[in-house]
Amino acid sequence: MGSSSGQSGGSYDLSFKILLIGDSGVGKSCLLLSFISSSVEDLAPTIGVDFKIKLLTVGGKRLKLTIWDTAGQERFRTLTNSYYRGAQGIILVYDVTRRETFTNLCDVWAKEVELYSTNKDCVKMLVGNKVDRESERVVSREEGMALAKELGCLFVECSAKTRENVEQCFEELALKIMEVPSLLEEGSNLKRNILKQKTENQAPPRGGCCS
Ligand SMILES: Nc1nc2c(ncn2[C@@H]2O[C@H](COP(=O)(O)OP(=O)(O)OP(=O)(O)O)[C@@H](O)[C@H]2O)c(=O)[nH]1
Ligand SMILES: [Mg+2]
Repeated sequence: MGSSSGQSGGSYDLSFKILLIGDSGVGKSCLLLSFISSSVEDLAPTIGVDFKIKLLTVGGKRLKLTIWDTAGQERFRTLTNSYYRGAQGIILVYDVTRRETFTNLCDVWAKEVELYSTNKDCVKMLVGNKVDRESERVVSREEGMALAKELGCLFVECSAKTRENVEQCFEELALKIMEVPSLLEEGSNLKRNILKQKTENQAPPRGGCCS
């Protein structure tokens, strides 16, 4: 798909906020690291939140992705509201070798998205990670596809370890976000600056549903 990172000057056409969510240990931080730096290593559980920035070109547009990674463990999670605020894309990750991480996406994570997501058009992607451990797989590809359909998500199976489908996952999500006009408006620098000026200079427009 022709992606490249590290364009000079750090200039970009569109900027998107993308979130990673899912149970502890499913590989959210590894996925992020694998995408950002092509390196794969064992990581300690995430405490609080972290984010990384990646510049890439998708569909002829230069994109700046700010990818947020939060702790799957409840006791390490903070600031859930601001984590979700303004996200254009949400990646829901499970581990194909641990069924409870799959069922929790429905029971816990999808509900949290409903509750906190501020963009109703926000694009979601379901990701089954650790497909390199095929012999230990307990969640089939078909089950994954069915849940994605139910939740209205894109779907991909990948491995943060072998990097199989890792770039495709983020690129596909970005492409989909670019197809949603309301998300594009928020992602564009120009539009955001105009909006900012407007709200600074006058009372907020009437009839808006989002703050
Ligand atoms: N075999 C295999 N192991 C993986 C893969 N992705 C992650 N792991 C392993 O799973 C462990 C947990 O990965 P993390 O990325 O820390 O998981 P996390 O979802 O960020 O967990 P929290 O930060 O606690 O929410 C790591 O030690 C990795 O070694 C993968 O694709 N294949
Ligand atoms: Mg983590």
